[in-house]
Amino acid sequence: MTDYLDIKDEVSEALASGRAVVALESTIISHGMPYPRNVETALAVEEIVRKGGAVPATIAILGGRIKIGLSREEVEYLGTATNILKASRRDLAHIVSNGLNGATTVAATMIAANLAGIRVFVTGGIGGVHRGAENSFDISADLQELAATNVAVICAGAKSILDIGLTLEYLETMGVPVAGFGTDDLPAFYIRKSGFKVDYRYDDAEAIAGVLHAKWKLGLEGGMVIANPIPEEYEMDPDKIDAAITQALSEADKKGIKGKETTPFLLDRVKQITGGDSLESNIQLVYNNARVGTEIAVAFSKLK
Ligand code: PSU
Ligand code: MN
Repeated sequence: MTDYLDIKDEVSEALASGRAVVALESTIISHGMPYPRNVETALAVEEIVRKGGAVPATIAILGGRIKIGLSREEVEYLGTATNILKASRRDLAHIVSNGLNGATTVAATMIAANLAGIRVFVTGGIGGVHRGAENSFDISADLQELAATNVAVICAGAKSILDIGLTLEYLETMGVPVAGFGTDDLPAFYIRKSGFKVDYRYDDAEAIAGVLHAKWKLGLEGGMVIANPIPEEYEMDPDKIDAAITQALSEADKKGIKGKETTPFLLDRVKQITGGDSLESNIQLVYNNARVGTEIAVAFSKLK
């Protein structure tokens, strides 16, 4: 396993001494935001994690090496290069064995974090069951990963490009708890409420750390979704987002977009249709997740 992994010194030192580490994904850098905001955001998120008292570990695959923790130059490269594949579970072995570059999805970042022994991971939004999945069978590998791999994922809920109700049903079947941080309502990324309830609400990081500790001590394999609503001042107009999503879905259908292209296509179209607002909201919700995720990682590191 270590044959394929490069753990940055500050990350391996933190792990060895039991200090809090927060994993961060790279799809958001390579495929989620335009340059230079992607690189600025990735570096600012690392700063937020440090200020909160943990060590950031941004994860990606470079030249076939799974990198746990990146240099500034590597973040810059991921944000500008065009030869970075979207890497989910099924892509990892191909990318590693062929010496390629990959930006890791939620699923792949969880796998890499787990290999390194990192238990807390901060991102923007997770994949899920797509609208129309009864015909397309399009269900993100993120959900299977949440069922199997012991990493907690702090996110701003799921975008309504997905069928949020079916996503929750799937997670329930797979035994993945969905927690709300200071909310009873599952957030929907750009907006604070999806209209669906979370399984459990917690109002502080210590409570969530305690649940994670109990879950894994009990041998209950798999992760947990911790959904943290976007700060009110950055919330978008639900009608505007809804209209953009409806338009993006119908374009994807007309163009016959399928498989791993679907999510990036929808995310990109929603971003274009809504203009700059959605980018600003996206950045702010990731910052907010980084603050909360760091608190959880610090609280969890104190429980042994
Ligand atoms: N949802 C978002 N933003 C994202 C993603 C999903 O709101 O950036 C990315 C994440 O990396 C996620 C991936 O793991 O898309 C899911 O892709 P798919 O649906 O192909 O599994
Ligand atoms: Mn899919």
